[in-house]
Amino acid sequence: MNDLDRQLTELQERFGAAVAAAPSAQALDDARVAFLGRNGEVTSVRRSIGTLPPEARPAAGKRINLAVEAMERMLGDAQVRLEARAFETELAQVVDVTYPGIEPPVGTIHPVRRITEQASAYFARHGFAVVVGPEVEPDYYTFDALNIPSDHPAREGFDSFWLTDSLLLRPHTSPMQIRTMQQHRPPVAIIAPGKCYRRDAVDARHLFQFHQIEGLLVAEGVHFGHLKGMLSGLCRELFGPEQQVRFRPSFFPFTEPSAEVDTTCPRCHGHLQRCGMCGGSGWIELGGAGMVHPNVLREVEYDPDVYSGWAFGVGVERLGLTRYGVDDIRRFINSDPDFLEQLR
Ligand code: FA5
Repeated sequence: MNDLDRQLTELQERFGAAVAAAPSAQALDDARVAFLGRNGEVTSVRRSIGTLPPEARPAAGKRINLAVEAMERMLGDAQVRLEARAFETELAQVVDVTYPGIEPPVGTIHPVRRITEQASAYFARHGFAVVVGPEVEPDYYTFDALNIPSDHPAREGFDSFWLTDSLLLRPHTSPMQIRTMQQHRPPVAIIAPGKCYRRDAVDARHLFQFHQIEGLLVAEGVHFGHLKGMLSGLCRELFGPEQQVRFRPSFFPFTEPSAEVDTTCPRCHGHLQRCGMCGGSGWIELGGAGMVHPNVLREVEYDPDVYSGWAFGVGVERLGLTRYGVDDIRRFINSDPDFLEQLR
């Protein structure tokens, strides 16, 4: 090691100690001026190059430059360290970082959506496609094509929100039967979940806007047993094997024979004579179903002598009453976070 090396190494060590100990930006700058400034120690070493023989000067210059680079790196690191320390000190004055955090509220999937997804997954497993359709429908799809002509009393059962003389907010998802069959030749197997609207008085079982899931299977040799099997399976999937479900003869103009699917009352379980949910019958209705009426098949140019089919329409909120043991359908639309949290 020659003299210059020794001198620079010693200078670097002293500079390193000075910047490491510098308590402030000002102290750091003082060290910079003392060592690297115009009249600093490194500058006077650089000036001494003039006393060396000419052939030794380039190597000496290079050695000094290396030392300066190393010292500038030390200076930069010390600056970053000082700034971080200053930030932490400032932060500690305004925020107590050791204080336990506040857990932000996290949303959850709405039960209506959850049931729709669960039911869709069940039918998808059995080869059904999921389709969606418009909520504003012409009366043709809502009624006429479903074997309910304009003078048919069944129209009154669907107390609807009419937008014009022929357009309405759909009161059921059954128009999707017609739309699907007009677009596809049999076999067809679909479910169509979505919103429905009716001018129904709101109570423990009724809303003016609710959700249905429509189901439709048309092929050769389809019979009522398939329908019972699929709907019973859906109830088992959603409610578990213990929940009682019954099929009761009913009437819909677009199915023959027709049935309604009931389950035991989620409020009184059949034990109250004056139950506000089931009226004392012990059962609530989940949906309607039946074999697709030959007139409906003819309307979409399916030959009823070759093809048969079944259809159903179940209320999603009604499924939710039993699925979650809820005793009033209005709870699903009250946006009560505590209620939704319980069903998480
Ligand atoms: C229908 O809507 C038929 N389209 C069902 C159908 C489809 C039958 C295919 C045959 C073949 P209904 O009006 O009964 O039927 O309604 C079916 C279900 O929708 C009811 O059982 C109930 O679960 C639900 N629902 C009906 N009105 C309301 C309402 N106001 N609030 C909540 N759910 C309702």
